[in-house]
Amino acid sequence: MNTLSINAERLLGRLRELGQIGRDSDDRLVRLAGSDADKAGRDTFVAWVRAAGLEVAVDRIGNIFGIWRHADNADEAPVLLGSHIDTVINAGIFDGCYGALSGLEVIETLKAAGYVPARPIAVAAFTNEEGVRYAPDMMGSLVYAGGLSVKEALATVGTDDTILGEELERIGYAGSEEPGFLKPHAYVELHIEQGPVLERKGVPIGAVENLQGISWQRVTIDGDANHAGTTPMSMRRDAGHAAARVVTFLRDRARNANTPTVATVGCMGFEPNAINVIPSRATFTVDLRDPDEQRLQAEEAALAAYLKELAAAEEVTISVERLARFEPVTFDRRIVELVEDAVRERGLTAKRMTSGAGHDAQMIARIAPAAMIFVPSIGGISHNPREHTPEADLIAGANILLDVVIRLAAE
Ligand code: HGY
Ligand code: MN
Ligand code: MN
Repeated sequence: MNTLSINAERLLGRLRELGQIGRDSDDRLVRLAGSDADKAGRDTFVAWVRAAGLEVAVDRIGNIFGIWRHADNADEAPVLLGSHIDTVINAGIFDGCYGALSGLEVIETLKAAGYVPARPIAVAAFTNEEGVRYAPDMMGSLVYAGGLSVKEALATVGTDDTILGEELERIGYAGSEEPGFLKPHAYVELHIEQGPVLERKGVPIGAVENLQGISWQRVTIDGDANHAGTTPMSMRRDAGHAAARVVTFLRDRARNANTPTVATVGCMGFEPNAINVIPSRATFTVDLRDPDEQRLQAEEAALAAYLKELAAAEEVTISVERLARFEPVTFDRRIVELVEDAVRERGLTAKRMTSGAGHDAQMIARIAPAAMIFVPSIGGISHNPREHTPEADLIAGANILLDVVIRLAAE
């Protein structure tokens, strides 16, 4: 039974400090991948990693690693911890940062206790997990796991027409290590749930056994600009109206499906975007998710069929670009059971669950046994400044991570 515990004040203090870095003029937390704000967050994280006496490495896609090696374990495959420190727009302070900072905290706690692991322990902050500026999301860990070439990733054009590789150069995080340079013995990611399940069940820990499939698409609908006042309703090729019909179609279908399927249109833009001009173009994104691959494919097919029908009915042309597509992932059962053992030994309770959100763990699971630990999100709120997890839960989650790492690092 492990009697060690993490330094709660250090972890909570760093979460608060990192949560203040990258705020815009409206005090919104925005640390998009490759931005100056991302650089400021990265520099802070690297400073903490260096101060902890860890070796710092950055790979070619900008993934940051803090590595704790011992002379007598240096050649062993490391236990890898981590998450991401980039954020969405107007983010909470826990998404990603909690896992990266807890991974660092666990290593510092073990170092301070004079613990000598049988293998190196490392913590990663993966580049562009959110995918808000550059699609797809989980990009840094996807490249690390060999699912996307470095060349292709670095050439990604952002929503602001910047190039990811140029931005990483500009902010000083175009590293030299080849992605995949550390082959993990195991990977464990601690993360807030970002959903309502744990809070509703009154359970402090989620033992995450799988993660749902994700499909991101960008849809462009082209109609005809025309005068809002003179064009009879029967003579319009209104791209804006057609787009609205897609939004309603997706929501009604997912709401009425009685399955875990979720559908979201998060971004939408009209051209020329003028009050008295019928939109000639509507561009929007579609985020579809489902834990079952067959159902996710059926949802994609249903949308494609609807778009075909809509194009004919509204006399518009519709094109679709795929931005991301990840199949559902099942995590390593042994590590899930280690999480449950650690929870029992600390006298807590855990619930096995599916992750609704995408995470770096789903990518690292391609190259190593991987699993996740969740802590509750109050009101299930995330990707929102109201994102919150009680301190006791944050500390408990980090201590479970500590216990699991002690077991994995002793193997
Ligand atoms: O999209 C996601 O689920 C994650 O927040 N990148
Ligand atoms: Mn996250
Ligand atoms: Mn997120």
